[in-house]
Amino acid sequence: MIVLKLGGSVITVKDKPMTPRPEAIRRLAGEIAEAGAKLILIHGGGSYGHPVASRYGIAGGYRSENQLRGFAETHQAMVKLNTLIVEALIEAGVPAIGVPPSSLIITTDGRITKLELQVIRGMLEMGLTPVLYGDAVLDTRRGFTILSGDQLASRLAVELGAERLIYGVDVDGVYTKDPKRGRGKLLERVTPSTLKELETASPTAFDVTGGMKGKVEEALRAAEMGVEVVILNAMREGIILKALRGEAVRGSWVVFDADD
Ligand code: IP8
Repeated sequence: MIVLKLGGSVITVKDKPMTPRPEAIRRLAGEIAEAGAKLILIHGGGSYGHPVASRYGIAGGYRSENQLRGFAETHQAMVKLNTLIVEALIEAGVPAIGVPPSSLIITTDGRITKLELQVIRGMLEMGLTPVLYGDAVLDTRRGFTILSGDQLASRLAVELGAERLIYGVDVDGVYTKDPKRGRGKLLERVTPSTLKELETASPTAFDVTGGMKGKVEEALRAAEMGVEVVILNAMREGIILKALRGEAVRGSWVVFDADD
């Protein structure tokens, strides 16, 4: 079984609120269909979830009643994006089914502490492809928060014993500097010590979760538990198909080396 996380920048135009990338979504759905792998798909929020979550301060937790509308709107924006992905997959021939993380998960200070897996396991056994996403979820300390698709993907990969976890982003992998701003070097191997070299800045002001550094932290958690993890450029045609088939691809391989 493989867990594939598609970043919000791949499937939406990150700086234009509620704007999808229909061609990218269609192409990726085609590659997923062609690969025919047993798969859980997770997608990010991009210009759907992040602007709303940021406007209402959902990640920081409950402070006032008007945030409840923000919680509802954030989830609803994600449901809309999820519908686009699920419809494209069904159209391509994948029996995809949208599964809302807010109904299965509770976090404590932003980390998953309760996760209902029976339904997802059953769907996989049946041959269905569950499609989850970063979502607004209940939190035992904060009241609510934003759960990143990155944390969810890593946790599901570990809990369900995935052989591979693929993070598809809009750059070739992990760079020493934000590749959209500076001249960083692509790291083909990422270890706990490389984490220290990474810039903490998120690629856009909208991003309410961790950006690339957060992604690497989540990726390392899965790598530590024995999952093969790669971060690659899902904008490159055919790369997701190759990665799902287990072929060699350009990207950053995330390895947990305890002596590192
Ligand atoms: O884009 C967060 O998921 P991410 C989704 O994977 C929301 O960090 C609701 C902002």
